[in-house]
Amino acid sequence: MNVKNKLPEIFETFSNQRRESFIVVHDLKEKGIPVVGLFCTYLPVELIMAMGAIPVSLCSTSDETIPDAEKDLPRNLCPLIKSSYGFAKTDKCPYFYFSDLVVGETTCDGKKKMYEYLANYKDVYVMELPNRQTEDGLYLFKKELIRFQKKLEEKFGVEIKEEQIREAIRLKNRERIALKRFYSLMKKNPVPIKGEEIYQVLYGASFQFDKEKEIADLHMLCDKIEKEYEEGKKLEDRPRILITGSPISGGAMKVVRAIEENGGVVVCFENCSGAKNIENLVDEEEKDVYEALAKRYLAIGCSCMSPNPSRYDLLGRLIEEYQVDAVVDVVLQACHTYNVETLGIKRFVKEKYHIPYMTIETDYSSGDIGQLNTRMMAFIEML
Ligand code: BJ8
Repeated sequence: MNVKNKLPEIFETFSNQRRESFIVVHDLKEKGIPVVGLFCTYLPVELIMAMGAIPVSLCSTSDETIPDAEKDLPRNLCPLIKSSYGFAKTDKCPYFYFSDLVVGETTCDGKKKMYEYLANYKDVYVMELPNRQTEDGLYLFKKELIRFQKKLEEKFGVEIKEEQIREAIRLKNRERIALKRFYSLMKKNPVPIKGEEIYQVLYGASFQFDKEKEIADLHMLCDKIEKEYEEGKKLEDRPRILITGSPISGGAMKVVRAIEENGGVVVCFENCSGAKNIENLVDEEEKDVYEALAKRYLAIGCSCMSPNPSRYDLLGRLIEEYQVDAVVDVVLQACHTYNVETLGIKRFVKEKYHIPYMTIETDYSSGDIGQLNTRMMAFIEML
């Protein structure tokens, strides 16, 4: 990437990444490199990377395929689950098409049951994810990582060596550090860019399969933004919002737009694709490599954990570090775990930090954009 590029062009590179990577995946497949499709942040991608395969996030964020999914699945199901299934059923997700193996995990009930039907279209492997972050949970998850490694070895006829896993851990950690450096730019007050631009880069980066290039590009982008910031390029003062809750890619990005088009700025994304998936590194010094992976991944603060202290720990830290003025909790329709957890999050934000909080329950459709704008305008005016 040329450092002389203008910022919008660099953002374009990242936001076009997903589309352009369709071709890259095709070419990698032609060379015999396996592709493993996944849906969830709990999946330890290092094991896939260690065997030289490509882990790729499968399409699940558009309402385009939901009508087809609703012919098989209940309508009152989370849009993310319906969208994932719809893309597989209609063969509209090129990454699903190219996947040699699709890996699910036992997070929420809807997803678990959907994977049973997904197996009609692909070889689907489901990892058992404990719902408690206890010693027993850790023991079980560690065993699951070893079982998953065996599945990969059998399926692809390879042997995954410990040193290969360690190498993948180091690379993935370096990627996390670069991503964190990038979104930490939003600690600046006022901010250098909009939250939507931050998200575009984070999302696009997950489709960059050349991790060394991605890391170099991210650092270059950070250098450029920092330099321009010192020269005076920054946004005007705006209320600083943190987003938490269900994943918000694709159709749910309308929430971010509603915040930023009505005078706020999203300074931090606590949810998956944001800090939840990036903040913590795998311990490179830990003697037992599976223990290191299991500890790092099981500590993710998703609402499928009960109780879920990691979410509160991370949220509190981010509210302070990013000087957050208000929290918006996004719940995808029919996501019971995040929906139930809104009460605890609301109390935590209001009682401990004394800042405003709002829950938005939404799906991937555009039907509620008007209402979202009205609510956001009033919320941000109040700030
Ligand atoms: S680690 S957030 S990616 S499970 S599918 S739980 S929205 S009802 S996606 Fe998720 Fe992994 Fe957790 Fe992250 Fe709710 Fe929908 Fe279930 Fe969902």
